[in-house]
Amino acid sequence: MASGTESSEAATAGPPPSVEEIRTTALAALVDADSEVVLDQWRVAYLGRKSDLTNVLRSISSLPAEDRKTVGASANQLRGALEEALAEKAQELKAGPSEIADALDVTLPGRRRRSGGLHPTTQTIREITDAFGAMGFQIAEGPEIEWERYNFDALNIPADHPARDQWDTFWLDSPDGKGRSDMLLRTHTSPMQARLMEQTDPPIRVVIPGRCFRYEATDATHEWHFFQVEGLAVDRGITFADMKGTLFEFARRIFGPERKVRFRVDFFPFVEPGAEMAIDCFKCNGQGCSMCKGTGWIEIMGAGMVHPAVLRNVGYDPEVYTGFAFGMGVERIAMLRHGIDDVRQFASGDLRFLSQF
Ligand code: YSA
Repeated sequence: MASGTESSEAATAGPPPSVEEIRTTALAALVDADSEVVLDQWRVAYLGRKSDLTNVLRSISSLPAEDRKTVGASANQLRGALEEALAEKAQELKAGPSEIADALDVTLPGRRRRSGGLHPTTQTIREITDAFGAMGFQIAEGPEIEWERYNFDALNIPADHPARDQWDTFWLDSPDGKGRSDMLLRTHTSPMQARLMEQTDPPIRVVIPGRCFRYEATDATHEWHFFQVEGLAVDRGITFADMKGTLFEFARRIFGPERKVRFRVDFFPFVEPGAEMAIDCFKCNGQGCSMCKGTGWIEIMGAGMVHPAVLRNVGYDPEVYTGFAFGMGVERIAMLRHGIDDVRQFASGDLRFLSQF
């Protein structure tokens, strides 16, 4: 800033500054004014009797006639603008520090940035697919909106089959809006078995993670949408023993090297024979506890040898090719591994739950 008082102002040598130069210098100096004293010094320097602006105004009468009007107008405009800026700055200083300045307390300790993480469902899907990947399985994905044909018919579940009731779902409206179409939100990942077999010749070894939907009441173990991982292996000469060996190895990788595996007969229209696979409870080592409901066993998936009718539906000769398939609920596996007691937590969006993983 020029000088502290009017008396200390010194005339500077050289040509006097233009009105625009005065404007630039004055407004730049005003930005730094942080007290009433400094503000008064600014007023004296840029609006006072000996200021450059006052000198310009005084010199107007001695200017050539053609310059008087323009110089006079711009100098007077600048005086008004500087007075206004001065008043604003005075107001600002009087009001005290701004909200922004207030909010910035450099003495406060820093705020920790919360880093994101993978959803527990995603983590579990990756662990499951990694375990099968290590055994030579590929990963595929399929559509969540599915044709009735793939979700049911190709899997040996015709329209009148009672098994359809078990997988009742959300149907899409027909295009005329008067009924249901032949498309639905898939109830399981098994339709991808048929899709893949139609597109590929054996050998097939694939796992298929994906979201499924069911029109059912929710409770601690049932959601209306959840994830499954489907598995399929088809080739010449595949046997039930291959299935048992593969799923046994999977259970050891996911639940620990000590795990025992139990297969019991179960029914799914798309396998023959069908099985339910359970592992011995990793919490009580098969002794019986709250986790395994006293049985010593925890059911983890449905499985079986691909039904000859399904192979025929996709154009494979069941006399040449055999295969096994399986399907497991991802959230249920995550619940077992982490001791989670309510499946509805997964889609709750509750950070208190999610940040534990
Ligand atoms: C069976 C045999 C095969 O060769 C291939 C796949 C299958 C599985 C079959 N497609 C199926 O969906 N069986 S299932 O109805 O018993 O569901 C499989 C798993 O999905 C269940 O064991 C459970 O873990 C999970 N699940 C089913 N309904 C659920 C659910 N998870 C959360 N909420 C629901 N409502």
